[in-house]
Amino acid sequence: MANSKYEYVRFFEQPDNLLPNTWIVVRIDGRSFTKFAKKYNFGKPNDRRALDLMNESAKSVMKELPDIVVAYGVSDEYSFVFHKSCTLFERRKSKLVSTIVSTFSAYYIHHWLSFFPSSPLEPPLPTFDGRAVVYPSLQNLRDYMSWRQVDCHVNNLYNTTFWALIKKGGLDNEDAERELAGTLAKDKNEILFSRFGINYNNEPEIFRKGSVVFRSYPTPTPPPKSTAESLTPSSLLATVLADLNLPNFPNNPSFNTKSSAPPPPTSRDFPPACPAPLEPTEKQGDIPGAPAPSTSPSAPIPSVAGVEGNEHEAETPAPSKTAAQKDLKRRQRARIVVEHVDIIGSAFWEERAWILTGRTP
Ligand SMILES: Nc1nc2c(ncn2[C@@H]2O[C@H](COP(=O)(O)OP(=O)(O)OP(=O)(O)O)[C@@H](O)[C@H]2O)c(=O)[nH]1
Ligand SMILES: [Mg+2]
Repeated sequence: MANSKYEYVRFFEQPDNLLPNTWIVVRIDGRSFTKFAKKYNFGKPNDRRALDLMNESAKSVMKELPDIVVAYGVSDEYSFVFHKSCTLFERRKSKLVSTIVSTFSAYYIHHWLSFFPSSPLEPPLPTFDGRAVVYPSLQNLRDYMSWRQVDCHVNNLYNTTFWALIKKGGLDNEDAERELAGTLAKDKNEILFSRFGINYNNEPEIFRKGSVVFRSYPTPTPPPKSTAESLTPSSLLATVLADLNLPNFPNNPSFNTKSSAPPPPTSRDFPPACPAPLEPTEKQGDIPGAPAPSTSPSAPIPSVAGVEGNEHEAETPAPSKTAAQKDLKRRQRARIVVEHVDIIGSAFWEERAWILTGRTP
């Protein structure tokens, strides 16, 4: 059929395929949720129903998009991670972002009444914005996830103390803000404990650690080591993690001998690999050894010598079409779970090797 004279306009559309062989993270964030939370009387500082609704919506997104390997959520935001080998929508940025944003928004509204049965939604309806960022190495991706979890921790400690001062201490917003200005994490822990008898470490994990969503598989029986089959996803991941030279990785020769950043006052329930959380009001110098990059969105990504090469070495060859289809089916059938656990240390990733290898066990 002959082209119409209008056809030329399609050339104004620009390709926006994301860099191949990089981890894609799509982060969505609730639009004007400060207002939205007020309108629906969300509990302060955390509303368990609102967080559960976010988690349920994230699970629905993962069910619809089996290419997502893991997601992490806190407050009104969620980060969805696509494996670096992902080819969904030819990795077109706007298609990936708009699909996640619209799927999440649709499910948030769909699930709303299950969590807020006596508060039907009225316009303006909840909506989310989204962005996609690519991370070239596994270290960068792990640092990204750590950054979001440290942020959760820092904000939650601040908010918990702020609202304790108001609700239990009788202060108004301005006085509570003044009281917290310039305080360090240890000061907030002290205020909570000595004035209100609150041990921050006993606060619910969902508030302190956020929510991780992933596919769960029954633990597979390990194949005999002598065969070529012994390159299981978990041994592959072990190679990758060992190559990253993480200080607390058991195969690392410096395990338990290399000093990590001194644990900051608020990090006692995080493993030694935890970058020291910084307070919004704290300067880097307040906590010795605290790495600035992990807490600042605009901070440069630390370079990790040799990671790319080593990561590449640990890669498995691309699966055959049939194997890939089987893998997809297994992912579609898998149970999607939500946990509130530490994702800064290596244990979470080692115990669930399939998340980062992208291969079902
Ligand atoms: N009370 C309460 N508020 C919450 C809860 N979760 C999220 N919020 C609100 O959502 C806000 C999320 O922060 P932002 O995303 O920076 O603020 P925003 O108003 O959504 O602004 P934009 O994202 O820029 O549109 C928080 O500051 C809170 O006001 C909750 O569990 N309880
Ligand atoms: Mg928001």
